[in-house]
Amino acid sequence: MSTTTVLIVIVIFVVATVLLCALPFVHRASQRRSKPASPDTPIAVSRSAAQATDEPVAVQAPSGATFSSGLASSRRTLRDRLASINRRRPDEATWESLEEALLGADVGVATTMTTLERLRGTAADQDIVDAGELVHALADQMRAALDADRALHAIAPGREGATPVWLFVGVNGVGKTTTIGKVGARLSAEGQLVVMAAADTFRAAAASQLQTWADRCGAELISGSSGADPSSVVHDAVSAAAARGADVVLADTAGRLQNRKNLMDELAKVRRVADREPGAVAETLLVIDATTGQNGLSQARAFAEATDVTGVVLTKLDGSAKGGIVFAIEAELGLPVKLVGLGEGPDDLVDFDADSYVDALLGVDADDPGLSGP
Ligand SMILES: Nc1nc2c(ncn2[C@@H]2O[C@H](COP(=O)(O)OP(=O)(O)O)[C@@H](O)[C@H]2O)c(=O)[nH]1
Ligand SMILES: [Mg+2]
Repeated sequence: MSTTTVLIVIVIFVVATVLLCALPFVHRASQRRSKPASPDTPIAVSRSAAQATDEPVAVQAPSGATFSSGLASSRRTLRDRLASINRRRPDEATWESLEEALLGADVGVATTMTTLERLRGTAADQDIVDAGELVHALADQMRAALDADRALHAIAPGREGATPVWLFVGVNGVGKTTTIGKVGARLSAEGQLVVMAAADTFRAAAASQLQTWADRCGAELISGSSGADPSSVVHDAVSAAAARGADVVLADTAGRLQNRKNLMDELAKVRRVADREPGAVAETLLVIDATTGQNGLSQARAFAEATDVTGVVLTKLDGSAKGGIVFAIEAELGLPVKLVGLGEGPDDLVDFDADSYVDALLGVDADDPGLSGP
């Protein structure tokens, strides 16, 4: 073996040894790179994984949730469908994509059709030739359509001096009790004296669930025995509230739908009793779960026909890709969405605001001609 051959063998041996020693470090470094960079990352990962399957997100929204974070799922669904139109001049395929996008966000068939008909008129009048501009025109139109009066009445109109009662109605599981907890927390933080009425006497656990919320915000809870007449619980709560000079009574109600006629009769009775001196119903808020989409709309229709609903609380918008349901509720039922639930915590409740809602839903930015946001 020549000296050159021996040298080459030694060099190959040294290089191979160095490479073998370095391998575990390279592997560990690549593992480190694929790990989350910040504590926020796991939430982002689990959100997008859930959204890919269109499943409700199980992650609790952070306190102080915003429309933008709450509507991320709806926006992503819409934007996937709008992405193709943003790159070309509006044509028939554009209108089809828009229709698909709105239906996919659960705007509802009737509202989607009227929305697009009006938008076609605007596009023709304003000679819109850019699809991005069309989405902005759609945003303007949506903002203008959401022009309902959303004021929450602290006092029943014309009934000054009476103890105001806010009734919360809706089917089981939509978030009535949780919303009462959040509203109670908000009003208590403003310095109001709150009394809660556990008038869902049908479910044994309902009163203790409300008790937890009442304890948390320092409200007083009035409840009855299991199976008691809900209207007698409301009567007791209003009397207690009036005696203590409380600012408001927040009344929980049962939501079993198995016997719709009985439920509606019961709610009508609860309302009559709550509206009798010394109380006066200031708000009857229908709670709707945004994840149920059009199904929630038909439930809402049944409640709106049976009781005097003054507004809607749309819950679980944080876990829904069906944020467009707001348009269907307002256009088809004529009910204003007043509050929105964006999570399970006491701070995860926001007043509905049409401008921020449309911006968050469509991902439009007034200063940006295209679509924006994550
Ligand atoms: N993610 C999310 N969950 C909510 C929201 N509102 C209520 N929930 C959850 O929905 C479930 C049912 O709520 P509950 O208040 O008991 O409904 P109720 O039967 O109508 O009183 C509970 O697990 C709540 O924590 C919301 O805005 N977002
Ligand atoms: Mg409940």
